[in-house]
Amino acid sequence: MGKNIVEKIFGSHLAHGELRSGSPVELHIDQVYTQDATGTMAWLQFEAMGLERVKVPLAVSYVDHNMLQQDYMNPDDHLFLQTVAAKYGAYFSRPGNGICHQVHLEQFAAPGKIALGTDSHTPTGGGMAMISIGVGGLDAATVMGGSPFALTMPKVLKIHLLGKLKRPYVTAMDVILEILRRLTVKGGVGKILEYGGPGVRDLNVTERATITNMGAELGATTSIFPSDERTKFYLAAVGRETDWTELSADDDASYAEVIRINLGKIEPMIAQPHSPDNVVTVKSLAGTRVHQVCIGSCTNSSYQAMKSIASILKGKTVSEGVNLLINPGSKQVYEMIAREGLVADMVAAGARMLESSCGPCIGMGGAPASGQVSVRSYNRNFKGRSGTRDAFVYLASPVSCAIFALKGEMVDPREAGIVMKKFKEPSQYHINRNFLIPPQQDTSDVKVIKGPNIKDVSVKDALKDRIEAEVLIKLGDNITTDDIMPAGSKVLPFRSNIPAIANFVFSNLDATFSSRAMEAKEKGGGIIVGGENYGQGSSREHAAIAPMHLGIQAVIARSFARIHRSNLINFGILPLEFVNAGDYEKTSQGDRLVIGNISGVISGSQEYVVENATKGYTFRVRSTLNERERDVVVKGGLLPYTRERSGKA
Ligand code: MIC
Ligand code: SF4
Repeated sequence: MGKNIVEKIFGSHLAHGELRSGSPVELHIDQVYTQDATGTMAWLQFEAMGLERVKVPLAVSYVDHNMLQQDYMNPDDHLFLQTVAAKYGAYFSRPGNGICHQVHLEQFAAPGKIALGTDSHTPTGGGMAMISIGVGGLDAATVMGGSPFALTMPKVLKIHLLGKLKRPYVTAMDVILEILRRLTVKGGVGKILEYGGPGVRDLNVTERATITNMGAELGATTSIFPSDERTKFYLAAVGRETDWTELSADDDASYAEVIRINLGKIEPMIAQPHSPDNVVTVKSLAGTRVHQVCIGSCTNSSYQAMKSIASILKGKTVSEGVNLLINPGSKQVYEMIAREGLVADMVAAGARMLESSCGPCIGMGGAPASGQVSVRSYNRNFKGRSGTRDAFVYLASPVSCAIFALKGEMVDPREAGIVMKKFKEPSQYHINRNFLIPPQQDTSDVKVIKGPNIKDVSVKDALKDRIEAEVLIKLGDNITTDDIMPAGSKVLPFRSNIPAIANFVFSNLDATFSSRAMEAKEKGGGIIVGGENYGQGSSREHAAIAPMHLGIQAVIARSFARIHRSNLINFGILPLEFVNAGDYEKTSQGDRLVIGNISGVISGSQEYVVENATKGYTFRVRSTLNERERDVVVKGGLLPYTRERSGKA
C-alpha cells in the first residue's frame, strides 16, 4: 500500500515502534532549535546531563522573544545562550537576526528532515516539507543529548486543496483562518495535517509556511506540505538548492480523514476576540473601528508579507486614529525591504518600525490602550496576551491589516478601492549569515556565563503513592498556557528563575493562586481542575515547572493539549482525565481530594478512585500514559528518569 508524506518521513527516522496511530513511536531527529524564552531552561537541562557536545546533526539557539533589555536580566540570558551554544556545538542566532521560525525556514529547514523546536510554532517548517514539531525544553534537551524523540503516533488528516487563491486580496492567512473556523482550536489534537491536491501548486513556500505555522492553533502535532518545484525554487532563491529533494504522497496513500478546500472560494477572514477559531468573514465586520494594527510575527513576516503591505501603504497615510506597528521577521527580510526602498514607503505612511523579533505578539511592548481594538497578522488573540486585559484583539491577513490601518476601520479588502500589485516571488533572496555564529570544533576554553538571574533547574521528588490535596483552582475549557503562566514584559525576564516566575502562575485569573499554593504545599500540595483542551497554546514548560515548584501534584481535566500534557509528565505532575464528564461539574475549588494506591493503579488499569473528602463521594479518573511516560512520572520527571538511565543518579 502507498505511503503518505508523514509515513515516509517517520519511516526513514524510526528508532522504535510501529507507525500505527495511537502507538508509541520513537524518532531520530535531524535538527533541534531553541528560542531564548524557553531556551534558557532547555540549555540548563542539557548542561545538567553532563555531556560534552550536542548529539544531533544541527542545533540552533535563537534569541527573539526577550528583547527589551530593560535591565540586566534579558541580556544575561542572551549571554548565557551564546556561551552555552559555543560550548556545546550549536549555532547561535544573535539578537536582531529575527524570529526563530522565519530564520529557520530561510537558513536551515529542508524537505524530508525532522526538526524539534522549543516553541509551539515550530510547524512553520512544514511549509518546507519538513516534519517540525513544537516541544518543551526538556524534550529538546534529552534529544540534544542523544535520545530519540518519543511521541504517540498521530492520525494523518489530509487537506486536499483545489483551485487558486483570488490574489492579491485573499492570502494564505485567510486559508488557515478558514480551516480554524471549520476545525476549531481542538480540531487538530492528536493529528498531523498533510496538505495535498492540485491547489498545493498555487502556494509558494512562505505561503505554505503561514498555513503550517498557524496549524498550531488547531492543536495539531504539526502540518506538512509536499516538496515540489516551488520548494526547489525557494531553496534555490535562498542559496540552498542542494537541500532540495522531491517528496510527495503516493497516489494510493491512505488517510484517517480527508477535508477538501477550494482555494478559489476562500474570502478574507478574521478571528474575533478572544480565540483564533472565532472566525468570520471580514465583510461581516465591515465598519468596525480599529485603533491599533500590528503586522509581523512568525505567521506573517516574510518578504512577501512585507512587500504586499508596502504596496498598500505606498504614498498614503495611516488613519489618524490608528497606531501601525510592523516587525519584519528576519534581518534578511528587513535588509531586503530596506534596500528596495519599501521600508521608506512604510515609514513615510506613518508606520512604527520594530525590530525583527516577536515583540507585541508576546506582549513585549506594543500593548493596545484600554478597551481598544487591535488587529494583528499574528496567530493568537487570547484575552490579556497583548498586555491589555480589556483590549479586543482580532487576527487577519497582512493585506487586510494594512488596509484597515489606512481606513481606520474594518473593510473587505476587495472593496476598499486600494489597488495593489500582485506579488512575484523573487528568484534570488538577499542572503546574509553574519548574525549566525556557527559551532566550533574546539570548545575547551569556552566558559559558560551565567548571570545572577539564572537559577538552577528544580527537580521533583518521585511520585507519591497517595495524593491528598486541595483543589486550588477550577477552570473552564480551552485554558491556555498564557492563562497558566502569563508572558509579557513583566514576566518573561524571569524565565530562567523558577522561584521568581512561580509567583505569576494564574496571576491574570486569580491573583492569590501562588500564595495559596505555597501554603497548600506545606500540607501535601494542590490539585488543578480543568475542562477540555487544558493547556492549549504555547510550548512553555514554565506552565508545568512553576506549578511543580508550587507543589501541584496532579491536574484533573476533561482533556489535555499535547505539548502541555508532555510538559506535565516531564516535570512529574500526573495528568488525569475525568472518566465521567459529570464529575467535573460536581468538583469545586476548595474540595479536598484523596487518590490512593497510585503505584498499583498506574502500572495496571490506570483508572484511579478519587475520594472527595469534603463532599463525601468518590469518582473515577484515568491516566493515559504509555510505558515510558509512566516511568517518567513515577521517577518525578524526565530529568531524574534520564539521569537514572544514563547511570548518573
Ligand atoms: C508563544 O507564542 O506563546 C510563544 C511565546 O512563542 C511560546 C513559547 C514561550 O512561551 O516562550 C510558544 O508558542 O511556544
Ligand atoms: Fe514569537 Fe509570536 Fe511566533 Fe510565539 S507566536 S514565536 S511570540 S512571533
